[in-house]
Amino acid sequence: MNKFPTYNKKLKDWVTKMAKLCQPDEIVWIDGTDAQRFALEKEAVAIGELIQLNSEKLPGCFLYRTAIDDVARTEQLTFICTKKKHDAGPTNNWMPPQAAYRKAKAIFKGAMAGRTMYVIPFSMGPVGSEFSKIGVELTDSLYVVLNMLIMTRVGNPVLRYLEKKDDFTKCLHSKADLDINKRLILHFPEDNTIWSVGSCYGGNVLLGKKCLSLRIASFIARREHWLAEHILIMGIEDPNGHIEYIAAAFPSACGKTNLAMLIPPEGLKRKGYRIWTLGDDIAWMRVDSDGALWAINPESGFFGVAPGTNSHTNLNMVETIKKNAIYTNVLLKPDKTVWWEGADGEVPANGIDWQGRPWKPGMKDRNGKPILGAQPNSRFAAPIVNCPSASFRLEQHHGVPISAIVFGGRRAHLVPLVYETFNWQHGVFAGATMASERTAASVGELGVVRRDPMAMLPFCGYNMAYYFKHWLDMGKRMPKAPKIFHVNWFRTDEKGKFLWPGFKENLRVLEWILDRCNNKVGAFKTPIGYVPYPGDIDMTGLVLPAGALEKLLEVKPDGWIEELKGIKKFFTQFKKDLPFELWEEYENLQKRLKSNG
Ligand code: OXD
Ligand code: MN
Repeated sequence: MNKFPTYNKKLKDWVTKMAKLCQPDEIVWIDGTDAQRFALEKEAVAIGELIQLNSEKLPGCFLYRTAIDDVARTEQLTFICTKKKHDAGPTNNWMPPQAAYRKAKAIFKGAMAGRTMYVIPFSMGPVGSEFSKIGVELTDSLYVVLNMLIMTRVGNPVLRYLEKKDDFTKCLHSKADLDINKRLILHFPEDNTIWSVGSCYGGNVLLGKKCLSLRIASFIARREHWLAEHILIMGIEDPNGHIEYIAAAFPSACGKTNLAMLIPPEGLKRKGYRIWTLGDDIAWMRVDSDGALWAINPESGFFGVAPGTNSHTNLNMVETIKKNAIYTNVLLKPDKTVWWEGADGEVPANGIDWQGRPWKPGMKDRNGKPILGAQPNSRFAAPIVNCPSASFRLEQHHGVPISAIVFGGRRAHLVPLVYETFNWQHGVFAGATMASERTAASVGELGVVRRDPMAMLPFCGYNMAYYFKHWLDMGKRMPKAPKIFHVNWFRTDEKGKFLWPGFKENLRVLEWILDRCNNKVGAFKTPIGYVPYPGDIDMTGLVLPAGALEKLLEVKPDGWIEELKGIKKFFTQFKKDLPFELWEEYENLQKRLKSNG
C-alpha cells in the first residue's frame, strides 16, 4: 500500500529526506477535514499546548502562549539565501545557501525526536486558480498546524492538485528548543524553499504568510510578471450598487486591517456606501486578459494585532474573532474569555497575563513600568469568512479588478491627507519613497523617518532596486493600469493633535480617490501631485475645526525640498542598480518644487 496519500514522487522523496533529518516518531498528513481538526485541537488541549476558551462565549476558540522571547518577527534572524549576495540587495540580510543549509541542518538534526511531524499541503489562493501557489509545510507544532488551517486552504484537494503539478514551495519548520540563539528564518528563492527553526511566532512559522506569500512569491512574481505585495484589498460599493476595488499598502501600525473592513460613517452610509473585505495583509496582482490589474488575497484568514481592537476601531473584527479563532499572548480572564489593552468593556479585575502569571490592573514591574495583561504584539487568527464584510468574490479564481493603488505612511507633517500621482512612473516613485515617522513622545525621536518602500522593506525576497524596476515594467504591461495615490491619515497640528479623525472617516478620502478614477471631480495640481479641492471631499456628518481640511491638504515646497535629501540618501544605497526612471522622477520633483518655491 502507498503509505503516502500522494503519488507525487518529488513530494514523497522530500518528506522522506526531511524526516530522516528531523527524526520524528511519526508522520501525520493533514487532510483538511473538520474531523481531523477537532481531534488535533483536542490533543493540543490535552498536552497543554492550547487552552480551550469559554465554549459558550467563544466557541471553537483557543489560547496559546509563546516563549517570552518569541513574540514577533525576528528580522535580524531572517535571511535571503541567494547564490550571489548582490541578488539579495542592500536591504536584506544575506547568507550563502550552502552555509545556511549547513547551519540550519545542525539545528534540525533530530529536532523532532519524540514528536510528530505534520505534513501540511496548502494552497495560497483558491485551489486550482492560475493565480495560486502550492506549498507544503512540515512542522512539529500543533499550533502551526491549527493556524495554517485558518490562514490557508489545506488538505486533500491540494494533494489532488499536486498529482498534476510538481511545483510547490518546500517549507520546513521545527520549533526545536525554541532557543533564540538557534533561531533562523531562511529563504532560498532559487530552490523554492523555506527553512524556519527555533521559533513559534506566527510571522516566523506560518510559512505560507510572509515567507511564501511575500518573500518567495515576490521573487517568483518578478520572473512571471506579476506582483506579490504587502497590500490590503477592499471593495467599495457605491450608492448605485457598483463595486470598485482598491489595493492599499501601509507599514505596520498604520491601520491596514481597520481600513480593509471599515464600516461607513453615518453620513456616507446614508448615501448607500458599503465595504467588502477581501484581505488585510497580502495581495497577488496580475495583468488579466482585459489589460487591467486583478488581485487575489492568497490567505484565507486574518492574523491581526489584538491590542487596540475594539468596537470603535474595528467592529467587524470584533465580530470575526468570536468563533473558531486562535488567540496568542492575550490575557486570560477567570471566565475563560480573553482581554487585551484597548479591548471593549471594563478592564478585568484580575486574570492570567500573557506569560501565564496572575495579573491585576495597576501592577508594576521592578522599574515601575506597568505590567501589561496582553503582549503588545499579541494576536488572533480567524477565518475571513467569519467577517461580516467578507466579499462574495473571495473564491473567484481571477480575483477582483483594481481601480486604484494607495500607498500610505504615518507622517505628522509634510504629507497631505491624499494626493494623486501624475502617472504610473511617478506612482512607483511615490511608493518607493514611502516613509513613516516614529511617533514616540520623546522630542529626540519625533520626526525620525524610516523609509519602507511599498511597505515591503522586510518582505522583498530580492534586491529592492530590481523590485522597483519590476514595478516600472509592470506599468508598461498594463493597458489599463490603476491610478496610484498616496494618503496620510496622521498629519497633526502645531500642538501635535491629529487633524484627521481616521478610522471609518477614511472612506471620505477613498470616495474622492474613486471619483478621480472615474473622472468625476477635478483636482488641484501641486509639485507633488493632484490634491483635492476641499469642497470635493464629502464631509456630511463630520465637522472639523475651521481650516483643518485646508491644512490637511496643504503642500509646502520647502518641506518637500528637505524631504528630497532623505530620498537621495535612501536611493544612493542601491548604487547603479536603481532604475534611472526613479532618479528622473527625483529630478522632476526637484524642478517642480523649485519653480514653485
Ligand atoms: C506583519 C503582519 O508583521 O502582518 O506585517 O503580521
Ligand atoms: Mn503585514
